[in-house]
Amino acid sequence: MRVYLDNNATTKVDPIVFKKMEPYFVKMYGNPNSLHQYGSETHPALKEAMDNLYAGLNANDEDDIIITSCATESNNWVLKGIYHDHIHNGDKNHIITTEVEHPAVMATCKFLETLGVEVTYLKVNEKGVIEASAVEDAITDKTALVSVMWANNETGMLFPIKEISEICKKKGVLFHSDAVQAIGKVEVNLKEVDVDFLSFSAHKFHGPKGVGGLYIKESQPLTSLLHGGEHMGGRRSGTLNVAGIVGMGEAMKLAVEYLDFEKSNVKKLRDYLEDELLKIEDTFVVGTKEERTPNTILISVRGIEGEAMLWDLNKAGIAASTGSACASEDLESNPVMEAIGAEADLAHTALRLSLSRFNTKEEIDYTIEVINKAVKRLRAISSTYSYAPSWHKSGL
Ligand code: 7TS
Repeated sequence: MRVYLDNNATTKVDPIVFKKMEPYFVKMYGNPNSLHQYGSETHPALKEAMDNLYAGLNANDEDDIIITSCATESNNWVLKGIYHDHIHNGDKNHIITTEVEHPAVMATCKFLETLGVEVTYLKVNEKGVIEASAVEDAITDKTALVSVMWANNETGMLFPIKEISEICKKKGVLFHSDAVQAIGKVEVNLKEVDVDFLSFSAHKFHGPKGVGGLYIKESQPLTSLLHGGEHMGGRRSGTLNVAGIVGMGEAMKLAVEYLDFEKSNVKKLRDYLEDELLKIEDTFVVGTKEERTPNTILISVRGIEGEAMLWDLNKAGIAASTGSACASEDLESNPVMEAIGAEADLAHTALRLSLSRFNTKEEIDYTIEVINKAVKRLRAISSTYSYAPSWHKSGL
């Protein structure tokens, strides 16, 4: 059996999405900006896709949704754009973010630090989230931007985005949220939550890779990252990725339609998997079920290197991860586990299991069986593991 439980890294393209995209590769392949029919025949599908994106986020007509190549680009654009527009000229010099952002935010902030920007990386609590009040305390009259993720990719933990957005509005500071792991898993309603910028990536919600978006509230100015042929109203140049946009629009429509399914069925399967795994001695899951996206578990299995566990799972046909695929090529410890204050040996034991609407109970039962066997095998050969009964009750 092959079981895919790495949906926070990427997802299967929904066959409905794929079907919708297909004609725009070999039949209707025109450049939408061309004046002939090959160009114009792409317009209805592009419009439908954009309408789906606006509806999916509940954005206003005055807002901009700009298509990018991925969320990494969207995050880079916001941070570097803010640097150019508000910091470079000496007006402001400060950005606030968290210590558990994806590298697309983190590495960009580190880069901006080399240019003289002051960055505050807010510390997370033992559940891996920040309190909204920490943002308020960190804001100064030099703060240009607050950037806080909607949901964490490793733990699934949801951040208090509504409260943070209210604080930013009150203080007159721009607010960006990386919503890559939230879309399709929890409601992202921009009429209820007032953000200035929001990043997303189609391949995280059963759309294609290589296409993402940046929501920009009410045409807020933001210097372009890509100058060129003035596509997208001059905000982001480059010939439109027609098939990608069509796919992302359809994926967004389905993401909204499946939201209830995600909250009930996917969550039920995830909770079942979690409950069964927690029956194994010396295991610990970061964050409570209700405070997380419905599909994610970050579990620590004491005494077992995450990579060793992945190896056993992979041999049995199960795909999981020790954390973000963007950072897991070497035997590093999980950065979120470190941030929540886990001892060094525990931070190496993280296993991330992320489900999707395509997983079945049969697959989850098989996974439980394989993990139980792997734990027995790996603990038996571990030189460091000895059972510490108090550990999993007292947490980390
Ligand atoms: N932001 C978050 C919160 C993410 O989880 C990811 C990808 C990105 C940005 C970047 O998205 P991209 O489409 O530009 O690559 N996260 C992961 C992950 O957790 N494992 O692999 C990729």
